[in-house]
Amino acid sequence: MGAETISRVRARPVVVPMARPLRTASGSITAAPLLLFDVDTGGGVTGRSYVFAYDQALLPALASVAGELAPGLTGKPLAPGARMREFQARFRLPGLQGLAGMVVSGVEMALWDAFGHLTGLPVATLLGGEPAPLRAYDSYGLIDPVQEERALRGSVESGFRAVKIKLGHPDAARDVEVVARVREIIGPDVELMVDYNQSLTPQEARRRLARLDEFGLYWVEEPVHAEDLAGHAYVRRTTNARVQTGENWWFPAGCHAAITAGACDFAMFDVMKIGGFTGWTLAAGQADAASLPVSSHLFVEASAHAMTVTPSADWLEYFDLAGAIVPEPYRPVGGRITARGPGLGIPWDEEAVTAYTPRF
Ligand code: SMN
Ligand code: MG
Repeated sequence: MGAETISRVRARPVVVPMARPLRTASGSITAAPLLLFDVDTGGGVTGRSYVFAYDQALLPALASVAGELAPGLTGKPLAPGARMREFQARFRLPGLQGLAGMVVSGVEMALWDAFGHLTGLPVATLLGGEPAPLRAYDSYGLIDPVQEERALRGSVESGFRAVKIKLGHPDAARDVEVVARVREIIGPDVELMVDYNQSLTPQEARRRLARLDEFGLYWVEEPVHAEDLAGHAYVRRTTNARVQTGENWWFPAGCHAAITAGACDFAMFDVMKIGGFTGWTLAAGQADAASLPVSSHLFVEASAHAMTVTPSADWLEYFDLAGAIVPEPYRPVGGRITARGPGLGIPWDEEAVTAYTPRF
């Protein structure tokens, strides 16, 4: 069996604690349900990646889809792009939005990680980029700025030049109050992004964003339902806000639809939903052609590699999802994150994986 031949694909569910529980206007996540991929190769190395299920109820089905696809990969070359194109052809009829897309992207990322271990190189280098410190923003949830003041000041003191908070409180006045206090805490020279997590109607977004004009927001993220591209375009047209969206785009087609609808001023790629590195690089070309700065969503490790080959790279989101099961999690230095190899640079802490394996 050749060194770059797939010999086995495994998928293991874990539910891991998060350093910072995530409250959004559309629901809260207190522990991260992840599916871990291990791709063994003829060369004796293993490629690893993970995908994020959002809701623990999806983990069994996600693991089941991975288990169904795994046998068909044995004996094939790693060739991440070729395997992704095979998956796209296979799932043309049902579509890759949802569980299938999450799984095939997880496999694709693990194939790239395996290549990295075979060559001793970071995925960024294999993609044609160069690992370099990328500016990151510290990502918070729906917060009480009084309770989080120390953390916010710590973000700025540690070197972050941007902070994101989530909004969408039941009372619009509370949104304004929180933004005003956070702006006061971080000062005028640190960028402030806000994320509504799809919680407003276009009309309510127009009303609320008019009251936030004075705070110099860097972007307003997902003000309305992710799939309401016309609604996003309406918010762009009727407010002074710069609209960010994309974490819920499925594969490059999702990016294309939003660009065509004039939905946004920025693009956000979730490496699991956009289609792994294959989907990311294709979508990055679209975003560059449309002059959209690209920022990442979660998946700090894979995103740090992908952003090195993103022509209009903007901000990397720093939100630690998998740190509890990685011996040396990616950590910001001076508000910047640098991709490391070989591969994605995320071996598993097997003791932690065992400890966080759910009993279905
Ligand atoms: C977000 C949503 C759901 C889970 C994690 C993070 C958020 C973000 O939309 O942009 O960080
Ligand atoms: Mg978001």
